[in-house]
Amino acid sequence: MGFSEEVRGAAQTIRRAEAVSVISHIDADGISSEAIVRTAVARAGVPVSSHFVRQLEPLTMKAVPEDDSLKVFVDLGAGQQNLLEERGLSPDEVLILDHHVAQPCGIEYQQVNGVPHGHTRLSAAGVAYFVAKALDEENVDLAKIAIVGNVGDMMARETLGLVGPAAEIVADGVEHGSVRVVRRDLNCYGTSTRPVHVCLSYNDDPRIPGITNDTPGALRFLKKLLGYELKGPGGRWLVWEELDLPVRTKITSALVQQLLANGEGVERVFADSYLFPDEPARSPLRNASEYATLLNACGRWAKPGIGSKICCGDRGDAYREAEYMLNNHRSIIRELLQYILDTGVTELSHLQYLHIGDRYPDTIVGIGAGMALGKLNWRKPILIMCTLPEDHTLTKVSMRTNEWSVRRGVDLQAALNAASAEFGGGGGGHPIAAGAFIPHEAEGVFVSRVNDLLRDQLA
Ligand SMILES: [Mn+2]
Repeated sequence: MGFSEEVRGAAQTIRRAEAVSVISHIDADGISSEAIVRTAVARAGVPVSSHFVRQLEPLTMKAVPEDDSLKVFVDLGAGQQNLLEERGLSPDEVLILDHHVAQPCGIEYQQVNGVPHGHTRLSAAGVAYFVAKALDEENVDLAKIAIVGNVGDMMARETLGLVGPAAEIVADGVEHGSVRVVRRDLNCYGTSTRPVHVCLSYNDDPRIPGITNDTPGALRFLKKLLGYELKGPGGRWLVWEELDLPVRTKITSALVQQLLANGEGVERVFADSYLFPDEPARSPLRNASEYATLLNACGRWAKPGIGSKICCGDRGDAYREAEYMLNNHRSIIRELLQYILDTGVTELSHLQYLHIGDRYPDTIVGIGAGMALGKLNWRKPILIMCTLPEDHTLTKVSMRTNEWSVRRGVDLQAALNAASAEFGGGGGGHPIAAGAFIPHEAEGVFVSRVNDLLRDQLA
């Protein structure tokens, strides 16, 4: 069966259902997938309720309601079909919309997944969007949310823009008028909300000496280049999106010159960006990557439902609460970053590591690690361990590196997967960012094992 047949089959199953329960994941892709499915199902006139889980495992299976509804698992489920079977779910009460590699089990559950069809850069929100569109062509207004999920799940990162079926979603959004694409825009996070010099200095892909991790340096660079400061009316700093095209071109050309002078590649200076003209200027909802961060902040602080409401258009109470969470999220991450820098890391030959105990929630440790990397020895991947407050026998491991290392062969997901499997744990993620759970007592041996694996990757 082809991908579009799977999509049509899923739409039929939903149409026939008397009620739908959506079970989804708490990250940006999971939240946007849930919002897409919930909206499309409700529009089809089928009663729908939603349930979010941190991950689908035996303990969280209780979030799956015991009733006659159709259970639609989104952004999870493909790899946990054995759990669905153990729970006694029959094939006619399950639909899986996912983009993770499927683990077959005794029962063959209905599933829509791009991966077996070679669509490896289509996240769950993308899959959900195609099902929504098959339910009703009018659902093209959900393309915007699907783009947020895809970008949030790093589907555009390596390719510097969305490709394949995800690019079709972009085309739908553009045609609908709720999405604007800027081709070969500045490949930088924060182009809608951060002062330009801050935006440039926070970016380490590509790394530019004198600008990356050097906000005053970035400011000097811009002032020297332009002869003036990028300030608007009332003296407030302008954001990238507000600059005229000639100014933007002047800046990117200068960045390209700097990289060439250092013998570095220049292709990662540019990437397609996805803007939402119907959202207020200078708000984090204005572009896909900042929107995704807002959703992630909601999920990481255990309020995925707030993120979902925002996806469905709430710009009142839910939006205010999300903005508060985003600010709180950032201030705690800054605190964590300072803690990592103050405490210091231990360097091995191929990584640097630190154990932070249970001082910070495990959901933000990876982000803190990523930020600390830029201020430490950025050539060595960073590994941070933390204790889970709910289970002290388990240690969560988060690793981060940068494009520079990935280009040289580093694959954190492969290393963490292999090493954690040796200790009966499990891992997942991407070459640039990955995580794993391991038994507490294995910590010391585990770290040196990961170090060995990274050495082998670079050999
Ligand atoms: Mn996902």
